[in-house]
Amino acid sequence: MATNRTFTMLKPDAVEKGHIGAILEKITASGFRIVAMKLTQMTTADAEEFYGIHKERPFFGELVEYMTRGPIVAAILEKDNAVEDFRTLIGATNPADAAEGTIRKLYAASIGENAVHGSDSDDNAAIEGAFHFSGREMF
Ligand code: DAT
Ligand code: MG
Repeated sequence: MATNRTFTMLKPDAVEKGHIGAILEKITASGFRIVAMKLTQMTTADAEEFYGIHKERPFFGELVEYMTRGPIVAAILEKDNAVEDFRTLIGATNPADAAEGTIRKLYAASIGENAVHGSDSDDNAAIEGAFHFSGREMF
């Protein structure tokens, strides 16, 4: 059953470049309600766990370095069909393949530093949201 929630992170490159406001504007203008949000920084252990599914991939070390090098904005978002609609809004993993107007097309530098995360399933949205937020932080 679709839960109508997804989880996102504005990644360190987006925060470093001052794109928090522009990206959040695009997200809320696209009909997503912010359920939870904070500026936080992942430890190496956090990033290794969060991206555990990719641990055998050749880019895993770089991914962990990148995701821990500075603060991120973590958020839970709510909308009908949230997971799929948010993946559409952010665009393809590689910004070179992302559709015009998507967040990755607008703000991502490369496949490795691609500005924003979006959960890929309802189950992962729940797991990833709970990884970053307690029940008291969800509204
Ligand atoms: P997505 O973030 O679109 O769900 P993913 O889950 O396949 O993509 O990969 C997680 C992150 O890992 C991705 O946002 C950036 C990094 N990554 C994926 N493929 C990569 C590659 N071929 N080279 C470098 N980094 C990559
Ligand atoms: Mg993914």
